[in-house]
Amino acid sequence: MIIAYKIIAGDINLNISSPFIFDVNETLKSMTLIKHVFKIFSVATLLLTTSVVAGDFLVDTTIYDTPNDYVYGGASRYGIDKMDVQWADNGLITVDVYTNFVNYNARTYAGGEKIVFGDLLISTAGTSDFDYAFSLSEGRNDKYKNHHWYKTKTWNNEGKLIEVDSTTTSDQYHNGSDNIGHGDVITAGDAVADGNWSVDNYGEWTGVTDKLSFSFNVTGIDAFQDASQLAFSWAMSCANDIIHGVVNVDRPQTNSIPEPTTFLLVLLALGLMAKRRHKKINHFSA
Ligand SMILES: [Ca+2]
Ligand SMILES: [Ca+2]
Ligand SMILES: [Ca+2]
Repeated sequence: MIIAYKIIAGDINLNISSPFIFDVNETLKSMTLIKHVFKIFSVATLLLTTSVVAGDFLVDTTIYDTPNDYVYGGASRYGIDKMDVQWADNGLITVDVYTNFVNYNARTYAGGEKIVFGDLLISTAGTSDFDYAFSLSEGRNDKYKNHHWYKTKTWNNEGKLIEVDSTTTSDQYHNGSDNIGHGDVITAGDAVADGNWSVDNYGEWTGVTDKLSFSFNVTGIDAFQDASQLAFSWAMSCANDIIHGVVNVDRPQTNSIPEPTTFLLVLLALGLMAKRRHKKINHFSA
């Protein structure tokens, strides 16, 4: 009597030429194979879990401003090009604003007030109803001129993520001056997290637009954790140019990880197969 059967992936054929002869080595091989299958499943599950979590961004988007949409003073002084928004899986949100205004911060006046960087306004509802803001708690009135032609000069400052109580418009801030744009530019409210902001002024010969970068961590802040869209708006205090836009929040797709029940069923099936094989083998050797 010849009994031949394949084990799972077909790597090993157990050929038993007689019901009364039974190869111990082959049995050990089959048990080893089952162990390997278990290992492969464990590793595969780990890899799937890792690929979903590590290095993913909930938001990784660029908002482009409309070209030449500044209202007064010229694009070379007030123009804003774009805003890069990233929300990493460690909770850190970074917003980079590219604007020519870096050279002109705190250098010119409107309505008797210096024209300076505004706060970054945020809506966790994805609307123009701003409920959070990144507030510049220091450095707003500093100058950020880079006198080098091709080297980058960088400044680092502290800021705070605040829950917005009120906003100041460009009109209010500059005492109703005629030659300014319109928009909410400065915020007031209670701090919910510390953060940082930096200024990169690229040398003129690099041809790169200067950058403001805001960063803050929103871990544990429900309004952000529940948000499906975020809206951002930024302008210098005179709002001669404003950039705003809405970004979608992509939550990790947890259903690409094997369901615990599916995984248990696979383990159970493998266990049963091993048990049945063991029984058969015992029967043959009896
Ligand atoms: Ca613009
Ligand atoms: Ca520059
Ligand atoms: Ca604009």
